[in-house]
Amino acid sequence: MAALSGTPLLMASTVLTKKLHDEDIRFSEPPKKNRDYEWQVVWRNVLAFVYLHVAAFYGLYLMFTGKVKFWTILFGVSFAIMSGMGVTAGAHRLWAHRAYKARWPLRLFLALMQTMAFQNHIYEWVRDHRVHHKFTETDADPHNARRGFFFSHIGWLMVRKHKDVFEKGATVDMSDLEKDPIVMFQKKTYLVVMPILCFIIPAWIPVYFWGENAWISWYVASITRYTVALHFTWLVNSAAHIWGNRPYDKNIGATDNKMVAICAFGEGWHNYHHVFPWDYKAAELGNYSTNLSTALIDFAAKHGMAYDLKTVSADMIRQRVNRTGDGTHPLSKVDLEEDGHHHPENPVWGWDDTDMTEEDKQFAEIVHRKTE
Ligand code: ST9
Ligand code: ZN
Ligand code: ZN
Repeated sequence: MAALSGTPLLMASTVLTKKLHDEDIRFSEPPKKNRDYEWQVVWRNVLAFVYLHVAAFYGLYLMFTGKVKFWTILFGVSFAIMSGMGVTAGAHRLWAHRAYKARWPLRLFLALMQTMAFQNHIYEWVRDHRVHHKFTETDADPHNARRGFFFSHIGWLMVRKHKDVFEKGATVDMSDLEKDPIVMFQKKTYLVVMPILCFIIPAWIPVYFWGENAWISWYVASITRYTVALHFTWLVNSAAHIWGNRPYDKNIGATDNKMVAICAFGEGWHNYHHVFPWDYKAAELGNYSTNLSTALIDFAAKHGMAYDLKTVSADMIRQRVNRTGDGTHPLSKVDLEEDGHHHPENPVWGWDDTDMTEEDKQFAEIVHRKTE
């Protein structure tokens, strides 16, 4: 397989694949097989995911046959929401995109909640995510959606990464995280603290406080809760790079998908988010009901824990909608008959990326403190 790479035939096929993508028929065809890459399956992860899914289905069976105490279900849902917020408001908007600043008690709280979610430690999560934004839908994107739904959803966690992820990923600046003692402490202690917070404590609480059966607690509050939360998160990488509208930039794969926004606490407005990754709301449309993470950040800002919330001016959004949107935005004036050929602009991973232009910074807005 490796010997084939670089042959004229393969190079031609790569150019053709790219051309097809550029001409905006990207997902109407099945994804092309990437022959310039050898699959190296990580069987440890495959087995772990098989166990998680079998056990999660058993947990769902227990729930739907009335064998689980009401409080255990309520606890599982609340735990999933809290850990999800550690990912969205914490790893994603605060640490990956620097979309706002947080005082240390909030950072500690978010880091704890992110540890409860077991989606890798913050440093690794952020590195993969910044690389995803800088090299979206190329081989350097860890969950490249051009390799199909399964790969971008879960498959990328079962194989070794493409060499471009390491090579291009090494160019992404991570020095801000290296300076955050909470992030570095979590990284150092992750292998011990994560299993306690993600699996042991949530299984123990229902047993200790309301006498749930220990196995039921394990399957429902730990495994099913974790597996469902993972799928809701992964939908952002898979579904929100395939199905939905592209109101802000029709030339990129990321879409606005309301169902995903609801499941992932506001992270499904993904076309907007890829165009304006520094906006702390990760969205323009929708409200708190489709963006619970924004509600948490606004609440924290009201109490002085979050500050310098970055957002985007209405004018900047309108200009972008009219220039590159697909015509589905409520304010859109795009003449769909006119075939303007645009290219995505130099992508940035968020605020303070050195590729961010002065114009971007000028039109972006900083909300210093929410008072009402
Ligand atoms: C999980 C993450 O699920 C999910 C992320 C989703 C993101 C969604 C974003 C959307 C917004 C958020 C929505 C939240 C909604 C929440 C709702 C909840 C209700 N750059 O990785 P390794 C280098 S995790 C630069 O081992 P392999 C680096 O030197 C699930 N360099 O590569 C590294 O060494 P070190 C649970 C990079 O061997 C070295 O390579 N976790 C980069 O190919 C080796 O790295 C799992 O399942 C980079 N990007 O292994 C674990 N990457 O780290 C899965 C790597 O020492 N992971 N390097 O610096 C693994 O087992 C492995 O990573 C692997 C690849 C097998 C996948
Ligand atoms: Zn992002
Ligand atoms: Zn994305």
